[in-house]
Amino acid sequence: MQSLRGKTVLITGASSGIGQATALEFARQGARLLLCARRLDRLTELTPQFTEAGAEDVLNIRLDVQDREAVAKTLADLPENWRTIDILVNNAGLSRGLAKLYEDDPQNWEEMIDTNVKGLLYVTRAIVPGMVERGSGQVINLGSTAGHQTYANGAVYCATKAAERVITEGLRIDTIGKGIRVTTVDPGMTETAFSEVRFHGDKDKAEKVYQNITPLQPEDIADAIVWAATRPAHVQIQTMVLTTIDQANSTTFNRRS
Ligand code: 8X3
Repeated sequence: MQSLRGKTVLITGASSGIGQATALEFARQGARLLLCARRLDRLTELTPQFTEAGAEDVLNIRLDVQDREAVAKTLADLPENWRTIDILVNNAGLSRGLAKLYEDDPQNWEEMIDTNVKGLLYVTRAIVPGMVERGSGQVINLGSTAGHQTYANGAVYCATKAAERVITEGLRIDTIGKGIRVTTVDPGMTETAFSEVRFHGDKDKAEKVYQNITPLQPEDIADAIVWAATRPAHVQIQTMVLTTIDQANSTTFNRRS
């Protein structure tokens, strides 16, 4: 097992859900946390929790991954002692809407593609050159079971996660021989604000998604991410697909009636 003590981990979308749980798990390992989110105040609120858990240091940065220029500038201008990123966790992502493709609001598509695909690319483009230069690093992207199998009314969300899977594969090929490990962690149904965001804040609708089922928790995914990060340096975990015991694939669930 590799120690993460003093390693610098950049996590996007760190202010809630899987990103927040992942930050906490890396904190427990004694890592230095470079946490990015649109809500800086929320990151600030969480900082004591990460420090108490054992983070060696925490730097919070306001970052909207959709904004190409801001991503390039912010990450190029990091303080000197935060420029060596050992592990990049491309976690920021969202779903918007659940509707037939031919009836959906194109604004939903823009948000999902801009965050899940373009945002991941912008951050990767800013961070990976440093890893290549140093000959070491790890990129952990958040995919989904939705990237393996398309479900009804989710064509564009599923497409963004299929794109993530292919981009991860491409990055792994392009960085071969550079000492960089490239991993995708692909959860199924996980109880976060995911459904509330998908349904534009409709809590009742969101709650129904997790009814009569035991969903994964953000901590389950964080655990898998940190496991992939702590394997010996020569071990590259390529793909981890995680579901609750009540989910077989993107469309097959066991709901207790
Ligand atoms: C999340 C998985 O099936 O809830 O990416 O859309 S699902």
